[in-house]
Amino acid sequence: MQGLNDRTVGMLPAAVARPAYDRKALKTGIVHLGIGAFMRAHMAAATEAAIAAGDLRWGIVGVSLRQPDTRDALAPQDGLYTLAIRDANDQGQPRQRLQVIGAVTRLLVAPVNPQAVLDAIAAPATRIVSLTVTEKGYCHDPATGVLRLDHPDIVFDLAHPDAPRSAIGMLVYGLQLRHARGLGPITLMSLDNLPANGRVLRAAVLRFAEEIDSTLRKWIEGQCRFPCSMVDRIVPKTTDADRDAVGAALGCVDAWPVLGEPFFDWAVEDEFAADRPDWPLGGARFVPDAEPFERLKLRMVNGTHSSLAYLGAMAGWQTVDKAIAQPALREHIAALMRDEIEPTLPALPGLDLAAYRNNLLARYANPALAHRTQQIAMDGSQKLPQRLLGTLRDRLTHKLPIPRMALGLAAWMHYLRGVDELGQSYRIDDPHAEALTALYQQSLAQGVSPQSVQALLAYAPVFGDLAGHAALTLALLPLLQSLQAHGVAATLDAVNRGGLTA
Ligand code: CS2
Repeated sequence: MQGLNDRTVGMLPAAVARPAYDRKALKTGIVHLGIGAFMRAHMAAATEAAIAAGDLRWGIVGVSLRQPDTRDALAPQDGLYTLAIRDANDQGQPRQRLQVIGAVTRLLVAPVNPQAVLDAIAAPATRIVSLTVTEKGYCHDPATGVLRLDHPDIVFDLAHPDAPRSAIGMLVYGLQLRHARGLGPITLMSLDNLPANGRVLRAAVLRFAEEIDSTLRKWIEGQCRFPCSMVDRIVPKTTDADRDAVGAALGCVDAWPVLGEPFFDWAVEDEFAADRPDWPLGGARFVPDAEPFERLKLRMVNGTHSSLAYLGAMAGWQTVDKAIAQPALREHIAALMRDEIEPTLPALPGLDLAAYRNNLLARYANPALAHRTQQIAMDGSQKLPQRLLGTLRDRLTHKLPIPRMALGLAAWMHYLRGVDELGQSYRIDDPHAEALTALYQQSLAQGVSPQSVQALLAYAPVFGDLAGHAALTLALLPLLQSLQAHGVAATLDAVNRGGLTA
């Protein structure tokens, strides 16, 4: 079979959507750091809609900060790739709708050619630098959100202006070059699942800039913009089977298609230094303040996703749809949202929370995604603060019961043992894995007691001020005991019956 590229794209089956605009006329307006599957199924799809409507200024330079694999897959394809939108038909059979996206014009690999990335940020036509570098890519302390000047990548970047490794270093040296060239300010737009993601990014960039040049810091602070945003689309990792299925439907090889659910949401603050694409054409909304949307999404979607992932991974339920098909887990997740998360959310005009909850349960049940619970379980130390701990803190402050929120946290602690209920070992994929598994071994492996739970809660990078919290310890204790002694299914049954509360 031939490969997908500018020449073969015209020969695809008629049902496959493809760029109808002149790709050769596409200019570059966006540099994106972290060109993974999520960005290709989300921001790039919305940008494609704006381009397709005739605004050819928004081609995207896609940057990988670590591996060359995306460049190796997509550069021979002239940047083209397929987005497969998957769900089930009325009979419950999986189906997919294919669209070839043309918005990515160039691919760069930062470690191979850092100067090319700095030049792209400092190019006159660049107006937006966007990021999906995951939570850990901000090199911050997850509990406080503050940039860690002792983070190895930040230490390295402060000493190596020509070859930065971190997204923060890359941005600041790129902006320094832009400033030195006398070019205008730009917008730096985080698309990661962090609360106030724009403000976290701004604080990190300004802190790093202060270390190297206070004039630069002042220019960035006064001129550049950092809109916050809420992004939402479930995008599982592409497997070889997905590659084959997409290739068979295209009649040609796509080395790296991406998959996603039909659902798409993006609430982004309309706060741009220069211009921006008409993203609402692709389903985005410009909002004055993204905070209430972020809180809703991080607590409802990501909070329940992580709870479900740790419980599912331990029980041997490998994918989200298989996990949510377990009646006891479904009952728990629905009640977790209704009884414990929703009461902590700010009112959003026009939002029907019950409809949002039911729609989310339907998204989780999508049988065509095969989203692995182990994929969601990774990087728990970076995710728990904004997904679970904020809700827990709010409820604890008001002395409200937390049996279901605490079960998610207990499941994460239980997951640190590194072996599921079927006896399968797995690797804890987390930047804090070493410290956390050592803590687990020293404390919980010897049995659950108030002291052993408190030893884990004392891990400051994750829990911060929750260390030693008496009510939280009391809530976790019976849940952890039950997970260890009786397993996930029995614990869910007990919690659904209203038992296991302190
Ligand atoms: C997931 C998210 O992998 C994870 O941690 O919870 O990627 C989730 O699928 C998206 O945020 C949905 O918008």
